[in-house]
Amino acid sequence: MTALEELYNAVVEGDAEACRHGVETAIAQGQNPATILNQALIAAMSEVGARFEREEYYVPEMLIAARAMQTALNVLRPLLVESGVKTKGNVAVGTVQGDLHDIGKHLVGMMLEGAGFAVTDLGTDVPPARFVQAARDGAHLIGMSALLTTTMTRMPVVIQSLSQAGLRDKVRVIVGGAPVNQAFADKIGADGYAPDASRAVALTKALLGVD
Ligand code: B1M
Repeated sequence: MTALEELYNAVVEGDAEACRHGVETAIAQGQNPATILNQALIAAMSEVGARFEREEYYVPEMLIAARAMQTALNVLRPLLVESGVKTKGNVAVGTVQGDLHDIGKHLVGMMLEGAGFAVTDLGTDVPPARFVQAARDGAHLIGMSALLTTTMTRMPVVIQSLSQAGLRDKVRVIVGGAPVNQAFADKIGADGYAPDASRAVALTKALLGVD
């Protein structure tokens, strides 16, 4: 088995230690950082997403795989920056104001990073102005998460704030979280809704027109 295949399997199996070892071995063997990223890490996270959609994996497996992938990515990131590998786009994710739930949002962020996007995690309890600032700072897509029926009401406020700042046409907006659905996304003028992290990746790719 090649180092890339070992790394791919380590991500799919969620083995963080094997991921660290696999990425270090691949680097030591002179593999190109972009090849490691695309053929091992992104390919493996795509398989994890597919298994989740086929209900072979559930949230815990997806979370463990995403964390393992992040271990490898932390080793690889400086080399990627050095070699000037282009990301698929800039995405800012955050949980809306008043809401402290971050597990789902974190998973969405990690899956997006695993799919090759540059992700800024704005954290939890994010006021509208911080989302607006992220758009000003160059985010191509903003992803908002809400887990409470009381805080999903902050989502349209963020969209209005983007409009008031003259940025709504420059940034795509997606929403998700347990109380959110497609009808709500349509009503508030979001560009899309995803029920889970895997479909958030597919939606982001579709909205930004990347593979
Ligand atoms: Co809270 N909580 N909680 N909680 N909590 C819920 C959400 C609740 C449904 C529990 C219940 O009553 N059955 C309920 C909400 C009721 C409602 O509004 N209708 C609730 C409540 C009431 C509260 C408090 C108000 C309780 C209190 O203090 N009285 C309080 C609020 C605090 C606050 O936010 N201001 C509170 C606090 C907490 C904890 C801090 C204890 C903890 C959060 C810890 C943390 O996140 N660091 C917590 C937890 C863990 C939960 C439950 C049990 C689990 C949430 C979770 O992490 N799920 C939850 C009940 C439940 O969901 N079973 C509950 C796993 C996660 C992977 O799923 O976040 O849905 P989820 O994310 C999914 C999708 O939704 C989607 O993809 C993810 C992965 O597939 N998704 C997106 C999420 N964001 C997305 C964004 C996208 C796309 C997809 O695009 C950008």
